[in-house]
This record gives sequence, structure tokens and C-alpha cells, in this order.
Amino acid sequence: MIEKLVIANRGEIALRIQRACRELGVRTVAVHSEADRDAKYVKLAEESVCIGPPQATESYLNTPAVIAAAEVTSANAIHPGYGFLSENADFAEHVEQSGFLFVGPKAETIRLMGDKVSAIRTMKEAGIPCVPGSDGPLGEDDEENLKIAEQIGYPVIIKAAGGGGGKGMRIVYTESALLNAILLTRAEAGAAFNNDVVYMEKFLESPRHIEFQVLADEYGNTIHLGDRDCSMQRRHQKIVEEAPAPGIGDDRRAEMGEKCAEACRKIGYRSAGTFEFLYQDAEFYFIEMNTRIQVEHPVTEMVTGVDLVKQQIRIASGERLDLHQDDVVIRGHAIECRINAEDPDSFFPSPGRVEQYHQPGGPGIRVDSHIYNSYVVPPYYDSLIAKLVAYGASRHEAMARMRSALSEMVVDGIKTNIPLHRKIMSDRGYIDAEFTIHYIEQSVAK
Ligand code: MV4
Repeated sequence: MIEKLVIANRGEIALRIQRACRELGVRTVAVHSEADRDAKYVKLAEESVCIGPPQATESYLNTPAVIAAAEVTSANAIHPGYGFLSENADFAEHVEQSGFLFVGPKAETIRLMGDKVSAIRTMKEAGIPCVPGSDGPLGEDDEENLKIAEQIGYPVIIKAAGGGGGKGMRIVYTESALLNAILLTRAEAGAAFNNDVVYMEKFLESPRHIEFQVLADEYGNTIHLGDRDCSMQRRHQKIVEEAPAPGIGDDRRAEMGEKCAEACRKIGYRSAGTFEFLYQDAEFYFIEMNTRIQVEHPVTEMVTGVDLVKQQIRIASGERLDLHQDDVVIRGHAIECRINAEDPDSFFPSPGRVEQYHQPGGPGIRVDSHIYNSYVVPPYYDSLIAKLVAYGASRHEAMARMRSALSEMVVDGIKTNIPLHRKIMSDRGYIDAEFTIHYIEQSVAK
């Protein structure tokens, strides 16, 4: 049973985990860098430990410092949040070897999913539809690689097994460009990930990004909580997410969700997880699995009423899932706008002091944020300062509530992307749900 938990993260997610623990009666320890001494989650914490200088590599990414914080405070569990150490298999292994519970899957599962070639092989065997591709690493045989691409059909994409989230990929449109692209991607992957394994997939030119949320306990009980559309992104940074994914029928959602839940059971998955798919021409193609709680988890919480962070902590405590698939009902629609401290036109980060903060409210509005009047957004970390979430009975009502909330929201002193969100919420293509992963770059942020 988790009695005292170290929150190995910062910002809004540290606060989110702290709130879940307070509800569960779990004591918490905040760890923070020197730059986050005045953070809200540190002030609200029962206990806090400074784990190092501002640079994340010296603090939030410092495995021995995080584990030492758990030791000196006699905590018995560590929640990694998202980013930082959340999908680092070696970290999860160190946590467990040091005698603490890790809030997440087994280290071996994180390792399996971190290698995209083994993740795809595993999911394909578990009955998940994948992108037509090389079905494994590319070898050194040029003729063989040309043959694979010929069979798949151009364009193809070369991806690094150690990549993911947009790093280490190269699109190839013609046979004449293939061999050089493989060499280049392999060299970059070796340098960036210390792993030069690359694989090939059919390149899907205008897909949507749709993902499925799952929960699994240690005893083989697995459920899905429906899907999210995360297509509204720029340079692999998601900007707006929503649940359920527009245009996917309830039967199709249930069928895909059940496949994901079934795959979790087959591979012995534990904790919260996300299956990422590309969706094009009414077909789903698995690309990656995320083994962490995700930034956009609130939209799923809003449409299901399930507290995903509490479930993660209960599962890590060794409890059984207290939900069956039949208990999960998707009702209404939720949209999340990621409010970033950045220039709305150039997307350049804009850290600094928040002179004035007015949080929007009203029916169906949720704000997950760690900022307050006179809070200084540090320059060292990502620029997310708030997640503004709107729930409505329909997508139409959720959008109307989001527009209203955006019109009320004030963040002065720094630049934010609130003007960009106002633009998106009144954009015809967004309103009509006619968009792909290329929409922001092609139509909104030209
Ligand atoms: C693809 C693809 C098209 N075809 N794979 C980018 C991040 C990584 N998670 C996988 N990515 C992609 N893989 C095939 N076979 C297009 C992308 C992609 C993308 C995917 C999801 C969300 C945003 C994206 C932006 C550009 C490219």
C-alpha cells in the first residue's frame, strides 16, 4: 500500500498528482529544483526536498537525487508524471530495486515499448492493426531494402527504433532516395539514441492522430476509456486535444478500445497507458504506446468521470481495478487547450513574471494550472502554464464554453498562446472537425 509518495515532477502535473494523493489519504513529498522553490506544489506540499540546480539534467532527470529524496523522507513510492523520467526504464528499475513502488508499468514493459520495433512486433502479435512496413529492423542488404520499399509502395518513412514523438524520421518519395535516407537516419539515430536500428513503414500523408486510453491492474483486469483526437499539433507539440474523437462511431470506438484492452491483458500491462494510432481512410494504424499518464488525460476524465491519476496510484498500491468495461460510459465532449508561455505568432518561449492572472470558470470548465499572480515562469522547462478544459453535452457546447472561457482568461506580463486558441476555436475547419495532423501548419498558423 502506498503511504507516502514522492512526486518526481514539477508544474501542473505535480499539483495534479498532489491533489489525487490528498483525496486518497496518501502523504506526498514534493521534489524541486532551485528554480522551483516558489512553486505552488512546493508551497502546498507537506514535505519538500530540493534535488538540485535549475537544469533538468541536474535535478528532475537526476535518478540518484530523486531516489535519495524518497529515502530521506521514508516515502514508499515514486510517481514520475509525464516527461522527465516517466518513460525511462532504467529509472523504473532503480526505483523498484531500491525498494520503492513505481507508479507505472513494469520496467521491462517500459523498455519493450521504448523500442518502437519491439513495441510494434508485440502489438501486431496481440492483434493490434499496424502500419504496413518492414516488420522489424532494416538490415544492411541494399537490394533487400529496395525490395521491402517496393512491396510497401512509395512514399515510405524510415524511423529510428529508439526514436518516437517525432525524433529520428525521414520520408522517402522515390526509389533513388531510399538507400541514402536509410544511411542518414541510421547515422542520426546512432548519434541521438545510441541505437542505430531503423525500420520502414508506409508513409501516411494526411492522417489524424487518435489515441486510446487504457487502465490495467496487476491481476489481468484491463479496460479502455475511449479515444482522444490529438491532431491539432505543430512540430510534434500538441496544442488542442479532445475526447471522444469526432467522426468515430461508438461501435468502432468500442471495437478498437476492446482490442487495446485485450492487448494489455495479453502482454501483462499494468497502470495507465495510451495506444497511439494514425487514422486515415477510416483505418487505424498503431504507431507507438505511451506508458505514462499524458498531458491530455483530463479530456478523458471529463467524458468518463474516471480519475486516471487516482486509478494509477491505486493500481501501483496493488489494488484491483474497481471498474469493469461496462462501468465506463462516454458521455458528452471535452476539449483541452494547452496554454503556453510563448509568442502566439512565432511560438518562441516567453518566460517571466505573471503580473495578472484571472482564471476562467463556469459550467463545464476545468483549469489545471500551477501559476498565480506574480509567479515567475522559469526559462528552463517546457512552456505549459495551464490546461484549459471545457466539457459540454455536445462538441458544439464544449466549443462554446471554451470560447467563453478563453474570452475571460487573463495572463498578463508574459506572452501566451491564448490568441492562437481563440483563433482555432473560431476556425471553420476546426469547428467542422475537418482536420489532419498538418492542419495547424497549413491553415491556422501560416
Ligand atoms: C508517421 C506518419 C506518417 N506515416 N508514420 C510523428 C511522431 C511519431 N509519433 C510518429 N509520427 C508520424 N509517423 C507513418 N507511417 C506521420 C507522423 C507524424 C505525426 C504523427 C502524429 C502526430 C503528429 C505528427 C506530425 C508529423 C508527422
